Amino acid sequence: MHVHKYEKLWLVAALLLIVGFVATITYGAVGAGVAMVDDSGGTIDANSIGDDENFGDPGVVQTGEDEYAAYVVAQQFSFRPDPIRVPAGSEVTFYVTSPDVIHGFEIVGTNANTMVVPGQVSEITVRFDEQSEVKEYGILCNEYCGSAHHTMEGKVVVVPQSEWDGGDA
Ligand SMILES: [Cu+2]
Repeated sequence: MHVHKYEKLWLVAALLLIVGFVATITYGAVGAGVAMVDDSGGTIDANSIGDDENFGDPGVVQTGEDEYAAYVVAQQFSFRPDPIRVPAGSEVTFYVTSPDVIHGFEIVGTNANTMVVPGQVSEITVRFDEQSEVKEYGILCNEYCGSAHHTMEGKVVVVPQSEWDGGDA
């Protein structure tokens, strides 16, 4: 069977495109520094978040040397607590859940960006470098969650170790 030269060329081009697509998706899933959020954070009853020991009074707690857990509630149309105060030079694992609808939780300027689903706890860890000044990061909701979605924002305030007072604003 004779295959025309240009036909071969386009066959090769199409195959290369497919390889390129697969490579892109593979990199997005397992590439350097890219972590997919899964259900490892666990589940929770969305209707009784107020009774939960961690989410009833959300905030930041120390869990180890330079390790902290930040419990955050994303709700229509705010994040609690706000601001979230964390110490610099730390590794903070954010546990985020929602009592109402799906929200987003992106800490602008970091690698943290996750969906927040009612009934599930999203878990994401961020490293905040040592620094001597107060630094602020905005938090955005990236999922349309209702009429005031565009006003839903929060703040992470990173304070020097010596100024951290337990995470309560
Ligand atoms: Cu929202």
